[in-house]
Amino acid sequence: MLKMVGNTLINYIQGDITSEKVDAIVNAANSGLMGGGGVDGAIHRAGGHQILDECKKIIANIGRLPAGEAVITGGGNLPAKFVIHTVGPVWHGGDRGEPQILKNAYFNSLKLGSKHELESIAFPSISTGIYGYPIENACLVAVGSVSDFLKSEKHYYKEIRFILFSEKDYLYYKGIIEKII
Ligand code: AR6
Repeated sequence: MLKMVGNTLINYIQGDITSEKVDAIVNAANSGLMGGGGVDGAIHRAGGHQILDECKKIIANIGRLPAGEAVITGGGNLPAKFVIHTVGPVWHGGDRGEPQILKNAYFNSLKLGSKHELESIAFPSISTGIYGYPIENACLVAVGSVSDFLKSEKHYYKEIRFILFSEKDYLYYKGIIEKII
């Protein structure tokens, strides 16, 4: 079932984010922005060297991207026009600010996208792979942050998609979206 917040469709799909035809896909990167494993590795492999070249220029300017912040590059060879790179928190048990940092990662990605007047954006489940954030808690923060953003900020989004890699993750997001949106 698809849900709306105002005029924005909240969609959730099981799949590979590198195939998504949207204005921007979001990358769950690390502070060095030099690529890595998981979804970060998949995006750089599919998108080609242009994305890494742009990331290197950004890092040359800012040093490192703090967790919870976001930057934007072109989409290289991807179907998406842009990639928004954000850094989620590493899970240390939940009492080191992880929920707020995760919330910021979604919120700041959306804010940057709206600055570029994007109409569609796709998110992976940030921090729930290598960074170890429990999916059952992370999906609540993710969906809550998107919903708060749409209700409080000026934006152009017609669709926000969550792309879940596994069926288990998909079912968690489905449960939360149906419950709180
Ligand atoms: N499409 C959609 N989701 C994916 C894909 C894909 N192609 N591949 C993996 N996922 P992770 P993190 C899911 O580990 O936890 C990297 O090395 C995956 O199943 O990619 O934020 C970075 O450089 C999981 O549900 O990101 C950082 O060092 C979700 O994406 C670190 O990992 C996030 O898993 C970031 O860790």
